[in-house]
Amino acid sequence: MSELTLREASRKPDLLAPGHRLCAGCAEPMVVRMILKAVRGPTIATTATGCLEVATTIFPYTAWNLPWIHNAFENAAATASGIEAAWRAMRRKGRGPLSKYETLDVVAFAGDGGTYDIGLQALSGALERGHDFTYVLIDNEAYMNTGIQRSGGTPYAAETTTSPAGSVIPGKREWKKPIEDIVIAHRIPYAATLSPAYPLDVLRKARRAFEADGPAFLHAIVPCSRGWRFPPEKTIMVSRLAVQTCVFPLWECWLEKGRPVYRLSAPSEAVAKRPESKKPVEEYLSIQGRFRHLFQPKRRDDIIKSIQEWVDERWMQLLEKAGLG
Ligand SMILES: Cc1ncc(C[n+]2csc(CCOP(=O)(O)OP(=O)(O)O)c2C)c(N)n1
Repeated sequence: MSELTLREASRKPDLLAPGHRLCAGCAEPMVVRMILKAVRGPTIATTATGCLEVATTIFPYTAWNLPWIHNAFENAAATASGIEAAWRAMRRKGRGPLSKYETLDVVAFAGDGGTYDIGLQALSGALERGHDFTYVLIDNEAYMNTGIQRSGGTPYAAETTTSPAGSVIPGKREWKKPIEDIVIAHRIPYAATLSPAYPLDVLRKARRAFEADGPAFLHAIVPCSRGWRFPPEKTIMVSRLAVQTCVFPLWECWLEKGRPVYRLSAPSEAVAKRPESKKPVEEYLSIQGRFRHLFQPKRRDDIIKSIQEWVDERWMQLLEKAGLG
């Protein structure tokens, strides 16, 4: 496995160029640029419909400095499978434009709507068939480009336009879908979580994902200033708090003798070693307008408590999986 240093990454060109139309404070271009710094050579990316796609390809311009395919909302993983299969076929036959490449990094970017909901069957199929590609879930926890509708990745109690907080419901009534458990149940060689607040961690995990022999899954938390309702300059702070509160712990998982092995990444390992440093989930919730109704006009201690319990429970499960429980 080759380690990628910050110095090395900083010297590589940006494959997602500046000048795109993503919102000020959006975490998506940060994560995407970091991930693309970790590619090893020839690379083809595909992007499902969503914020990243609509805002980087406003005709006649493109921000993608590499071969890139737009696919429908539902089939990022199927498109990536097709690219990888075409490359293998061309190499086998010794002809075609991709036949000269000894390695090809294929990366699919999709939102939470395109992953938890509508693209899940394409993702499951591609993982089951074992295609060698990296799937990146850029999770802004709602259908953002179409106007903040709830998705299977939206957290409990968050306000969205289709889960409005009012006297009838207190925001979304379902918990976030356990997408990582679903993906890892396919026994893929590599899965990991990423936060833009920890760039070196992103670079290293992205490189491991590209080097994995088979499908790799990267789950990035990408706070959305518009939909989560916080000032654009707070993106990194929110990304960091997600990790420090264990709402979104950082870990990676690979297979040993066919079984998944989990390892906490440094920022989450630090919390595991010093449990008193684990921040209360309220710190994360209270700086986001999508949870404002939990604090005013009346504090909803009952809901804040159940969110804390849910986070604690999932954190304990993760510690057990990582052999630290
Ligand atoms: C089959 C289908 N249904 C609905 C749409 C409309 N649509 C396009 S993007 C989108 C939401 C995408 O949400 P997500 O994947 O979370 O990405 P984000 O916009 O948040 O980046 C929807 C509903 C579509 N293009 N295709």
